[in-house]
Amino acid sequence: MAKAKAVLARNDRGDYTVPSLQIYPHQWLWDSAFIAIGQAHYDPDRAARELTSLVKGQWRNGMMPHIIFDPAAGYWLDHNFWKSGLSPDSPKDVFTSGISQPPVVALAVEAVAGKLEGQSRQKFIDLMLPALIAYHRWWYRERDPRNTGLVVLVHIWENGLDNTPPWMVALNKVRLPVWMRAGLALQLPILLKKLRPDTKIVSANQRLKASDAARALILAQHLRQQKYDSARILQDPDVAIESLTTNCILVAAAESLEQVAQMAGATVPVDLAAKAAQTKAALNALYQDGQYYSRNFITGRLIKTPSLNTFFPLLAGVASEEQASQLVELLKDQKQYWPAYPVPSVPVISPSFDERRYWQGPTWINTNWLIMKGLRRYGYNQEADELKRRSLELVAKSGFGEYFSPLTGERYGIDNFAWTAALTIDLLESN
Ligand code: 9WN
Repeated sequence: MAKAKAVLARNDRGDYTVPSLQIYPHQWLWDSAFIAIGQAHYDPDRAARELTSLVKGQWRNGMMPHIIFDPAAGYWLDHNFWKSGLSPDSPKDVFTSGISQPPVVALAVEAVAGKLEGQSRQKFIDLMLPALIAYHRWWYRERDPRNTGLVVLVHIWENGLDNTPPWMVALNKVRLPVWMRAGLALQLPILLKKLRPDTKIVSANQRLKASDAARALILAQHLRQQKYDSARILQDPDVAIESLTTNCILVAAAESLEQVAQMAGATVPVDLAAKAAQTKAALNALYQDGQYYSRNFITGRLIKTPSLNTFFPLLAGVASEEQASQLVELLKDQKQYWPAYPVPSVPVISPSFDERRYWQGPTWINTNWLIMKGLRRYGYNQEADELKRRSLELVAKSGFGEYFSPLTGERYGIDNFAWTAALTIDLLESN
């Protein structure tokens, strides 16, 4: 507990916490949500600030951007790259990215509001509730163009689990300019340096491949050319995915929104409650033969590449009891999702499994936390307890890594990673 708090103190920037001082020195949306969930246990006021500071970056159309930049800090694609000012909806005095991230923030607002009392709780909800309503409405107004209830993501970074295999299938469709293809083939140092500043700190075999980083960059450039206008982007998108992760989190977030509204004696607007119910029902269409998948919005096909996304319908309460039991069986399969340190982002037997590479195999504490919540929702408390025990063991053994080998528990990525510390606190404090 003391070590976890020290990591958060080290990464604290006053009103927000950076995921890592070395490679992520800005405010990230879903990171701040996880961080506040940890902080709420020992300093609810600070946790509240972590979340209210997100409102400063919110766009006029309701979008909460995935990064709020500190213009003085570095990052390979910083505010000079994103140029959020190109959009009339961006805030004038703050630099942000032009895309969002999984909407975990309502879950955090619920957790933090529950720890605050009296006037501070009221003030916090008065600010956060309208911000969340505008944010959830943004998802539905701008990202559900066919009014199906399933929102569409247009960049791998919106998904949070950046290079998970289902997304790589879609990302491969992004065409690289000839000079970039040639540069990659020739391994031009100047290009690789631009694409891979992270590999000065973390070994390249633990990060995105250079060609994937190049595609992510070109895709972000396309979004910038369209001034981050979702309607324009979705007319002819390079990548458009009905993400299982985001839609499940959106359903869970809608439930949190109800709770938060209730705490303040308010109600969630009917249009939003109706959309959340529509999403919940629509998620059933993403189920086939015992598993759930994301769907490609362009082709209309399920992306049947296995990954831990399949467990998120538990979090959203979408699965029937029978479907849930099938998912739990799958989760407990030692050859797939239950090696020594579960839950790997990709099943161990999958050809794309790589125990070191980012979201293509490693175990992450935030996804474990979301899966535990889903297990408890369906009464699989023994499994959730076991996952909690092994997650804490992992951190005790290897520290507050960004991600870990599911096979050996070795720490990969950056050290002193904020959400690993914050969610460790939550696991230690809650049952
Ligand atoms: C791009 C900050 C973020 C997390 C994401 C994780 C990683 C960024 C990157 O780091 O993404 O947003 O540079 O790869 O994939 O989930 O929010 O910790």
